[in-house]
Amino acid sequence: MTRQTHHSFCRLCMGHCGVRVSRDEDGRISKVEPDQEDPFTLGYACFKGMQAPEAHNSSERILRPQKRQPDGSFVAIGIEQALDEIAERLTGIRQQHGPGAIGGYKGGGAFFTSSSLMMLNDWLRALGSPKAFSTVTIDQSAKYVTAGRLGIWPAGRDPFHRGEVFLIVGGNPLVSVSTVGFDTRNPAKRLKQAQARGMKLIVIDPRRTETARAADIFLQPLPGEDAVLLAGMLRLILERGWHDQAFCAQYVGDLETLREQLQPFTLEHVAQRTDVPAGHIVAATELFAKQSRRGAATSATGPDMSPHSNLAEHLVELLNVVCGRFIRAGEEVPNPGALLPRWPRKAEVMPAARWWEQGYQSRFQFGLLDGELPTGSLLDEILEPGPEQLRALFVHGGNPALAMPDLSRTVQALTSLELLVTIDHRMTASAELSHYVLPPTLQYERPDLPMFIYESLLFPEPFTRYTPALVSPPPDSELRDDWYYFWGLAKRLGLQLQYWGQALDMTTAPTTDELLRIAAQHCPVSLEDIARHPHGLVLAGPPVLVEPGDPDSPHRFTTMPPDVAAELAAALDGDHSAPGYAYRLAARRERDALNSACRDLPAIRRRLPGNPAWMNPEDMRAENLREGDRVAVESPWGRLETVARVDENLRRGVISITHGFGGLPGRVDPDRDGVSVNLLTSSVSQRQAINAMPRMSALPVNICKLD
Ligand SMILES: Nc1nc2c(c(=O)[nH]1)N[C@H]1C(S)=C(S)[C@@H](COP(=O)(O)OP(=O)(O)OC[C@H]3O[C@@H](n4cnc5c(=O)[nH]c(N)nc54)[C@H](O)[C@@H]3O)O[C@H]1N2
Ligand SMILES: Nc1nc2c(c(=O)[nH]1)N[C@H]1C(S)=C(S)[C@@H](COP(=O)(O)OP(=O)(O)OC[C@H]3O[C@@H](n4cnc5c(=O)[nH]c(N)nc54)[C@H](O)[C@@H]3O)O[C@H]1N2
Ligand code: SF4
Ligand SMILES: [Mo]
Repeated sequence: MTRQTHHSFCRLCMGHCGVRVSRDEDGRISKVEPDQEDPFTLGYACFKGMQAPEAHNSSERILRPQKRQPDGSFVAIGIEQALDEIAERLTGIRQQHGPGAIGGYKGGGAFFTSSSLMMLNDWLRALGSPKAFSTVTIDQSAKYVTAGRLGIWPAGRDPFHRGEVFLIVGGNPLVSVSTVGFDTRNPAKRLKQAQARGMKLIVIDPRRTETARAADIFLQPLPGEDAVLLAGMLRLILERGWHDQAFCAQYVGDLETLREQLQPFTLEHVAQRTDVPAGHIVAATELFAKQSRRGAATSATGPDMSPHSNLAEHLVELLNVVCGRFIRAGEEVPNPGALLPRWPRKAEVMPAARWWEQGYQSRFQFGLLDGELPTGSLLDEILEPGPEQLRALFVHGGNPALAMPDLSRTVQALTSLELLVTIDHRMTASAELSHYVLPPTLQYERPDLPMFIYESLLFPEPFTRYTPALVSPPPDSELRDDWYYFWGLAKRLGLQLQYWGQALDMTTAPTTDELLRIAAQHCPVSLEDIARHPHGLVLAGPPVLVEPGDPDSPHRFTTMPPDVAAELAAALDGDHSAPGYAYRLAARRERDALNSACRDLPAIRRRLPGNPAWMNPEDMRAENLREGDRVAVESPWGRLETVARVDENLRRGVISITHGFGGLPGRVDPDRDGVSVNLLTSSVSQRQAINAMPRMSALPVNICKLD
């Protein structure tokens, strides 16, 4: 049998790992391996990425559009028929209720296809509906809120590869291959290289994670106390004079207000609240602020899923602000843009713009965050009667049934829709509730570019690459690249679709390469030139340096606007939802699953049979629990059942369960699918202002053994 091998890159997660893809003589995918010669990810790739042949060839893969029948079963129909029927139902809803009755939810699976990643947003815009939702607002949109309340340094933070220190609050990049500012191109190797040149790593996490084990200083606080901890660190910095005084004098407008508001966060109080010894807090703060002159603080989902998430994120960035950890005039911008247009970076502050206070406001008083409404308000949009009530929802590459807080209210909302359409290759919990399921091609069946909207987070240099489609879809399948479904519907609804600002021909469908060319419209080299470098290319040209700022600029960072000050005061006050609960439940991710995806592949099932409640061994003894005992976990908002397992890396007082498992109530087999942790979360209480971010970590819980 002839076997051909081609270079490509994995598009399951942010890693974009370089791989070699083999196909058999029928053109089907037979093997994916890490590309040892990849200059970018240096031979790294994870186990779930290597299961792509199983995913592509799976007997459970959806190969033709599915239409749900009155009895709940599905029948296969043709693509054009499915689009005709959906368009007809959309036309009715639009005529009767207006375009605002139609919305969309973009999930993680829609982000890693550059021909389609903005299609749902662009389609809704053409339709005239503001009802775009995505996972961004049930993830780290606190970063957007922070930029809007504090202001922005356009050149960005001190980069990882030049810093003397790197501080991570609640992120585990060695497993998640994510975390803003970390070099995730083979994260373990890049960290080793950085530490070999002297960079120090500080990690703050209730669990001694894979990343924490490599840290120079590791703080292990109770979950949910990051805001208190960071306020204490900031107070210490200002009190001891470890801040960058020249930077603060020039760029901070309200340092004295900040100093005042931080006063109650004494070391004693912070040590008691976080359960971290005061000496450790001082050591971490000193390493970051005093012993290191450059290097940034960052955060990931840990603090951003917890209560006070917008505040915690604000305080993380304040560490960078008071210590002046930004790229300065004359220094190089690591990635000034490869596919994205370049713009001049000046050494000055762009003032707090509070974008969400301008423009469209939803009937639930939420404004737009980067053009989207907060997903934490999606269930209200569907369930609350009134003008613009959502009646039709498109789910693009997501599984909201398991990703959203409050499983039962989510299911209630999704089942109440007049029309639910999901684009996915798997019969997910959300797909099962859909009227139509439209199957996309999978990654190695389509040409692609790296996820361009976040390219500067992916690559610390102006790097990009192209992969052609390498393998053919399964025989007898009827599938399209994701974008086609939006184009096909726009055409039927008489809409002019623009992709990334460019009008598409609405009579003849574009090709995927034509859409990629639009994604690459600002790149100084053509798509064909990019494609000539199978390992990708770093764009040639002189380094882009930060330009001097305007010395007369009146703009300053706003460190303590009234709403942030009020949130800080509330954080000092403690958690009133917790009395009577002995533990806090922390979010965490598994290496072998990607939220709800991958865990249904046979090879992954063998490695990851379910999602237990992980506990510290001493807590297990105290609860009279043994490895594998069945337990019930209860929060103020719900209850679930699973098994208890030992994790000696977890601190006492914390239970950790991974999300994305389980399925629809009454239809799920817990031994096969595990359990949804969103049985314990609330979609009503505990939401943050501005982004409606739910509380998905640091949940107060109790645990008890089941007979
Ligand atoms: N293998 C794998 N990779 C993934 C994913 C996956 O499911 N699997 N998901 C992808 C997605 S969607 C995202 S958003 C990224 C997320 O990337 P990360 O944020 O790095 O994800 P986690 O590995 O869950 O790390 C979060 C850490 O926060 C800690 N934590 C929990 N609560 C708190 C708290 O209150 N305070 C502090 N300080 N820490 C806390 C947890 O113990 C955990 O170690 O990962 C992406 N990559
Ligand atoms: N309790 C709790 N809840 C959480 C979290 C938590 O930590 N705790 N984390 C939150 C976070 S950070 C996130 S990002 C969300 C995740 O929320 P979602 O993104 O909604 O969930 P996923 O399970 O990642 O769903 C991605 C889907 O995309 C599909 N897919 C993969 N590739 C493609 C493709 O090429 N095209 C199409 N059309 N589909 C594709 C996959 O099969 C999968 O079903 O969950 C959130 N929910
Ligand atoms: S870390 Fe794994 S899933 Fe993510 S891009 Fe790399 S191989 Fe793919
Ligand atoms: Mo996420």
